Amino acid sequence: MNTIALITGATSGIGLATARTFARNGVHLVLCGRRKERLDALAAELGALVQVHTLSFDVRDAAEVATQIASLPQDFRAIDILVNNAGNAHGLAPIHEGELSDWDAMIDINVKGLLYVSKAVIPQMVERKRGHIINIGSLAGQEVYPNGNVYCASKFAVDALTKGMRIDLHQYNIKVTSINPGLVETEFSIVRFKGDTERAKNVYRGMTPLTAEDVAEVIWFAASRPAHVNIAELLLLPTAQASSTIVKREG
Ligand code: NDP
Ligand code: 8X3
Repeated sequence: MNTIALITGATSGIGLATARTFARNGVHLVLCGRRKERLDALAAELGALVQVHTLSFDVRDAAEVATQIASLPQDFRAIDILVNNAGNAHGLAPIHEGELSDWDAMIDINVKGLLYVSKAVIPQMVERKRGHIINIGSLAGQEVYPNGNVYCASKFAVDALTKGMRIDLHQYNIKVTSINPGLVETEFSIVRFKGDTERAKNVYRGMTPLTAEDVAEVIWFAASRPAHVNIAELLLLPTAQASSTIVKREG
């Protein structure tokens, strides 16, 4: 096989768009997420273009992450590109009103889950002295906004881990990139507001947010640079957004 990418959170939004973009560019895929029926449908769709293997697991379960990735067939074991994308916000509340279960979810998924997957994938990159880790951070990992507290902390942690990985891994010829988007309309806000689609829609009211495809194109740009070029970090905003709190809205 040629290039193989493992993408977490491939069942929706940025991860799904990245899977489609990579497949169009001939990258073979290991697609991960909890919703198995969506993984199966995506494998059927993209299997016409490239070889696809799916793994259904919750990134919070360290043992399951290790077992699933260790179960990869020989043909899919030499992962060249790891896209650590699985993640979400849970809730948007002042620090004294936040729910412990939301805090646990964000730290366990966005930070510890990213670490568990990385731990299962990186050693073979080190052994082969090649690889590219692309962590999906956020504008929320560059600046804190009102009520964003724990989500922002989780994305600041992703930023620190990206920098730490680059320091530890560049000597093994491994690239480490963070792609940090601002507002992207996906299932993100629906998850954050626990299924309240009206509240979720309001996040993008009167402005044009990024699409998952916009972000996927940038991820592909980073993944397709020549061997000596590493896009270390990239902030990607909708034109209508200047910062987490400064957004131009019409109407
Ligand atoms: P979506 O909600 O559309 O997608 C999230 C993906 O993560 C899904 O595929 C979901 O799969 C997966 N996921 C969530 N929890 C788990 C879990 N416990 N175990 C395994 N997989 C999980 O959101 P986005 O595409 O917007 O989010 C993708 C990444 O982009 C996240 O890291 C997010 O923080 C980041 N981001 C998003 C922005 C936005 O405005 N949308 C802006 C900046 C960054 P499943 O439910 O099937 O497990
Ligand atoms: C997602 C972007 O601004 O909704 O990371 O936190 S934001």
